[in-house]
Amino acid sequence: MKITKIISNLILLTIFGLGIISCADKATPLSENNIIPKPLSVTEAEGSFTLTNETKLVTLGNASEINPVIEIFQSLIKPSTGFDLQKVESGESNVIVFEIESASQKSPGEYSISIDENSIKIAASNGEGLFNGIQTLRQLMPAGIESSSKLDGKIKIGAGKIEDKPEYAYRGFMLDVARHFFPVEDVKHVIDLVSKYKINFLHLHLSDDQGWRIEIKSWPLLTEIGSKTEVGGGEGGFYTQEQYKDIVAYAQSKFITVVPEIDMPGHTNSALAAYGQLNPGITVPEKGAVAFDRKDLGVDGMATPLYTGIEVGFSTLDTDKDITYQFVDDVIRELVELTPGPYIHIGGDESLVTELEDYIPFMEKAQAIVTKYGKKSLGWDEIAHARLEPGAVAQYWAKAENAVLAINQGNQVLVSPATKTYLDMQYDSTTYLGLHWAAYIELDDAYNWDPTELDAAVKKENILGVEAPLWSETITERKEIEFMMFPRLAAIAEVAWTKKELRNWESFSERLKKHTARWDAMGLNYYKSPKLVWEEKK
Ligand code: TNX
Repeated sequence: MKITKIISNLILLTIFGLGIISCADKATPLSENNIIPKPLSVTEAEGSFTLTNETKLVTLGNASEINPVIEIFQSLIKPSTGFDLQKVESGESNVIVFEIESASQKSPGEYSISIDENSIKIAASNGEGLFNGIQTLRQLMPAGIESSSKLDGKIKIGAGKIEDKPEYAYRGFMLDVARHFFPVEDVKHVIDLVSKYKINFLHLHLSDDQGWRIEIKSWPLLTEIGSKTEVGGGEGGFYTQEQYKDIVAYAQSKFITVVPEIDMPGHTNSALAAYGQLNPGITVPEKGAVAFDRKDLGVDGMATPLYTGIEVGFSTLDTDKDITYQFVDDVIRELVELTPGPYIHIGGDESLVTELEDYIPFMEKAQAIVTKYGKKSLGWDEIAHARLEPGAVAQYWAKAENAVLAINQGNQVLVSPATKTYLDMQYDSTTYLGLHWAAYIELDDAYNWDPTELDAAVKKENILGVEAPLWSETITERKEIEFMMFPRLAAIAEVAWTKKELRNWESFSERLKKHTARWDAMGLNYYKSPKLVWEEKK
């Protein structure tokens, strides 16, 4: 009796055990994917592909464009599997083919993935498209792929076809490194994170009242004096040009274009603290002002104290002086030398102590300098009060009427409505970080909107793209950056990438709930939004 019981228990255990193994080894059908941002079309087929240590990576087309992407794929697979996937010239079975199509109809960034028993084929017209394909493919693999600990079980991917392309060409994230300074490694970490969601522009807010964060060789005091503090009085910091180039190159390796911003003519106290000649003599508020011993540096008396508070709108460059335009020219010239991308952001927001009659010619001259050096200007929406150069873009953060002014001049807008996309806004009244002057932005608020529905005059063709800014008055370190970014960045990335007709909250929240297993595997410090039904995760 006893023995039969043991035997029957053993049989049960074996059946159960096998069940678990075969479960873990079964591919999830392609139609049950949780891809974020949601692709244009997904068609499921019978069968699946199994990734093994013997899987070969085949290049088809322009090798110099494909090879860097293959390297990215190899280093994605290695940590959790130990696989050293090898590149080969050709092959038909157990292969992943990376193809740059020669006479491709695909737009930049667009890609397709075809999966069957023998192969996965990612096809695109450029490296960026292949890179996007990899970001999708990684989400078809187990969540453990995001961790460096060894994966259990096989990597099986359900057969079928994915076709995908971005709705907007510019999908951006902005990091304010002026209110609090973040070291190069943190910026690279942010690049890693956003690139998973097909974000392709990183806007760095490099100067503000509290700090100047980029070395400008022709005006050395900007960093010698202007970088020396931050909100709350910390030590601040800046990027040398070498460090900045390293950030730009790292971003480029992930198909992200860096947009540097020097905010002007307001938000300039850190420059005025360094060079009193630029200061028309408007005083800063007492609160948050700190004396700086400048005698050793031989700086004149008009310079302002450094500022560590969070008020906005009290500073301005002197728009009447020639030296100001020499300054703007030098700064933009040096920035352009560090910038392979098309845009230089010249700020222009909240210049509350600059008269409009001074603001307008200033913003026109600043744009002309950007144009002279071969780039296009981006500016916060107030810039549209000025005459916009062809190709200049107004970043719509506050006022639809300013966006309309830009559109009426024939220029495009980048949409960053503070009430939807500002990642420094608190999730709700209990959020321990952030501000709430524009709104509380829960996950569903960040998702349930569309760039074409902000204002009747702002139509699809007027919109260059979408950007989510993270201002850093209250953000001091990497874990806090992650907490304010996620999960909302995933929502905004989908608003920017996926067609309006294909988006809906039910689908997004279901996908995201499962997707958070990846964030757990990565050790990401994300906000557990009550808008996701966490009970089901147990
Ligand atoms: C408004 S958005 C600002 C920033 C602040 C932010 C805080 C914009 C163009 N100006 O200077 O950091 O609010 O949420």
